[in-house]
Amino acid sequence: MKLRTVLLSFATVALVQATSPKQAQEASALVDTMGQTETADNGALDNTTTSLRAGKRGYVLLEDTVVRKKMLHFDRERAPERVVHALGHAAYGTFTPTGDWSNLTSACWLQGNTSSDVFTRFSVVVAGIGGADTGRDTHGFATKIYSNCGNHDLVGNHVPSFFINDGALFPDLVHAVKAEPNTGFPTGGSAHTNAYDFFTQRPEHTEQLMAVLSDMGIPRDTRHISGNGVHTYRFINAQGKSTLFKWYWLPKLGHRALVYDEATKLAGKNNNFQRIDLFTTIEAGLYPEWEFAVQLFPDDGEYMYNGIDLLDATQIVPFEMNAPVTLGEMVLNRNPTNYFAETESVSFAPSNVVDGVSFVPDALLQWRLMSYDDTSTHRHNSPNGYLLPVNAPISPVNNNYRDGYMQPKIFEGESASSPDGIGGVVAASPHVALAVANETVSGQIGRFQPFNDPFTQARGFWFSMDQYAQQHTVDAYRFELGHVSNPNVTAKYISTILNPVNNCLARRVAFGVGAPMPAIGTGSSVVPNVTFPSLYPLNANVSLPVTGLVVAILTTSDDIPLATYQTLTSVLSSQNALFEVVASHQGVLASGVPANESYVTTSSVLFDAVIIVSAGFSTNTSVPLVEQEFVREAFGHGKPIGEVGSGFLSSLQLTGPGLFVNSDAGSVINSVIGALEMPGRFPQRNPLDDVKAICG
Ligand code: HDD
Repeated sequence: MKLRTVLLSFATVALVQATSPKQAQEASALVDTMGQTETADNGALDNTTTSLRAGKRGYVLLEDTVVRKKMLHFDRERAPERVVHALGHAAYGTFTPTGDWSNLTSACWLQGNTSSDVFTRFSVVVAGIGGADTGRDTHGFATKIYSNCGNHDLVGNHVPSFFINDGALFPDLVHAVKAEPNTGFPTGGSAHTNAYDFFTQRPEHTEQLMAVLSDMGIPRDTRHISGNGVHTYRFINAQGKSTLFKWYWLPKLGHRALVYDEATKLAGKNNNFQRIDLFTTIEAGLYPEWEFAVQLFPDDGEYMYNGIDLLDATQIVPFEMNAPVTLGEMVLNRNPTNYFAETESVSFAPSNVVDGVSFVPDALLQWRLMSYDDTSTHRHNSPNGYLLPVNAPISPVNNNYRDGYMQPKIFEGESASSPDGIGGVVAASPHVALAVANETVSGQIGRFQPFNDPFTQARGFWFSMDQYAQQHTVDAYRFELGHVSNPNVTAKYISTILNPVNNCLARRVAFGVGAPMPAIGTGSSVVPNVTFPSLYPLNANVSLPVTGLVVAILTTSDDIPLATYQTLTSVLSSQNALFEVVASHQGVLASGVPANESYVTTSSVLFDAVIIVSAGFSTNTSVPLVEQEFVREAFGHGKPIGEVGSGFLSSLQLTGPGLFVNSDAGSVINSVIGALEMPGRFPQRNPLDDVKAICG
């Protein structure tokens, strides 16, 4: 299917078909203004696009109340953006459990024979609302499950650990990674002095930052990321038995990443790349799916597992130590109807749980239980945001919350309190309240710093990456520390954070940024006996579906034989891959093949692979430089490149793995698909550090 065709054919009237209770609820909030005659906000017919003036060329009258109200509304159209995770995109879908998990939990959405509507919002933490969604960052993965027994929010990130383990530090962390307060830059990333100064003070961040600086921090899109609950939570079953768990969304499409140069160029070429990717693939019917899996831990009151502190969000339990069990599946299959009303107005909160799930005494989680409800009240300028269509549960809401800004409900009767004797809300018995931990707690009051070894897990992560992934991570540290303007901060980060992880890593980074090199043999050079490949799923030697990947078809002669086009595109379509023909101009080529993109409207970074039809190619001087650059750039980004014909790639002096040259279009396209199925691309096209020279 052609990418642009999907976008162009998107029906402007995307009416919600009410096939579930949540959709019926949404449908009742829909407003269809198509073809309606304009009115003022009191419902009177009026014209608000022409000012009321004293004469044809005269002053605008104060009496123009309709346009005044229009302007007044416009002036207030923005709600404050989220203080973190401002930039996001979202979709609706369905969650279905794969079995009956009543042995673990009484959460109704995990019992067999049920499915629930969901709304999932993906985000980046640092960039503001108009930023680029391919920026290197932790990505948010927040799901609201509209279950029969109430909303359950799973508010996670795309990597399994966190920078800090006490919520009291969260405002400091966010201040540090956002733009510097004096200058206001950079707005979309942590490559600056105060971020690294903060990190140097808090070594517990080390593993999470390494994950974000690896290619995990620049996922291709949000269909190819995991969701991670990060914290330990508690299942409680009907018998009151508690089992600790960590939750994960595991993408059925596997994990895929960009390369950094590509990610930064995408930010300029199309800063909504990931938002559009999800939108387009859903419109094309290529619905992304995830497994919902949990690691289970016995609740013996200690909150430890194999020496790992389950209350410390900076610590991971690798899948090799505790294999996740799949409990359900999620498919995202419906785009929102209105960005502001849904994606922007949704409020997630880890505090939204149903009976059967509860919390543990993790000082990060405990503050999250407060902060999200608070920030939602601020963003909606009202505590009534939970009544908005995207936030409303499908189960009845009966409480005594009354009034406040924008209360849309009309409560009947004289009672607004419970318990009462006059027929108001009946107070729930403590016996039917949400189950909580069955534990007795006591302790010496104090401010305690949870502090576990911050370097061992980072070292495990480092050694779980192959040499190419390590090189990209070294380059990312160099980029970040290369933008730190205070050399003491750079030197301290290298000597006190990176050197204890691994001496060679520290030396490579120091070499790259011209900082003092920690002496050979100082710090840690230990290679852990066990590595944890699950920590770095991008290395996985697996063959993945190519669903929704996009292939550019180029030509050296500004035309493509129809038969070649048909061979290429029928194989791509059979694999659910998308494609575009890119030529010197948009429109129909001489052979009748439609070119939807030109070198002006698109760029190589928007594609996962390139195929050049060069049959009849004589010399590359006849090929526009911009097209030659397109191919060179795709080559530099490690993408598979096919040539139907011969002579063009060799004239560009491109050689090496991942180039498929053949006169037979079928052979070329099958080789390109085969290469796309391997998520790692061809990183060997770029040189590696001379590790021996740097590390000895
Ligand atoms: Fe948070 C938003 C995930 C720690 C406070 N957070 C937010 C979102 C996600 C996460 C996915 C976006 C939700 C959306 O799409 O609307 N946050 C996490 C994870 C954390 C984490 C996985 C650690 C394990 N967050 C964290 C802490 C605090 C917050 C420790 C405060 C103590 N987070 C917020 C917030 C936000 C938020 C300020 C901003 C917008 C919102 O909540 O609705 O309350």
